[in-house]
Amino acid sequence: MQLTSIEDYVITPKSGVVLLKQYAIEAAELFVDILKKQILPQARLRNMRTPGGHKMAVAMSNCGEYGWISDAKGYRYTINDPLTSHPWPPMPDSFRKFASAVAQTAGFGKFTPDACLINHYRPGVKLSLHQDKDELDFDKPIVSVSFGITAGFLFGGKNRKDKTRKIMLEHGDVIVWGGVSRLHYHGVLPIKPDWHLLLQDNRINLTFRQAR
Ligand code: MD3
Ligand code: FE
Repeated sequence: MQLTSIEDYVITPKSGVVLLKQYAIEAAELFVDILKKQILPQARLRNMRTPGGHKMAVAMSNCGEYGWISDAKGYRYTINDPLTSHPWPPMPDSFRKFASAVAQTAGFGKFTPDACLINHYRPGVKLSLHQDKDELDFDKPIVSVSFGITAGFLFGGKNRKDKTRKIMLEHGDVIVWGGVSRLHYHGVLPIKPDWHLLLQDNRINLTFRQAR
């Protein structure tokens, strides 16, 4: 079947969540190649420390004008990678254009990401329930792109204790989070052992944000 219009993809428009299954399948090889060759050698994946002193199980890095970090001083966006004291690697035009076009397609209007958080998961790794609230303008959506092995993703409500729903995020899946869902709690269940042709036993999630 040929999927040609946004109606073929939108799953839950009322919530502000737009799921575009397999939308990044064709871009995957290029994106992964750029990550491996241009970005991660400049700003390596690392397990950041939470303000509470725990090491995060997800390994992270960034590209773009701003990068999200966590350390003893808290969560925030920085211009420089604390590991190198150099600016984060620039966001490739192909990344920026893709994310901006996706947000437009999903009905969110002008979206110019200035930050791309790179999350790396191995089997067993999880990301606890949290909100993304370190950005300036919550009217701007977040565009998430998943590659590699599948994750069970939980999304809840405005309060941590609200009921959560589970969706599977597979290779090439894109989700846009905006509208009322933008400040909702979400997290990733422990990744099940699996194998993917392009990424072996790895999962990579890119989140494009307008931090400032
Ligand atoms: C739901 N990453 O980096 S993006 C994150 O698979 C993060 O690594 C997930 O949560 C991952 O912060 C998936 C999902 C995401 C991002 C922002 C949201 C979901 C959201 C904002 C509101 C509701
Ligand atoms: Fe998040």
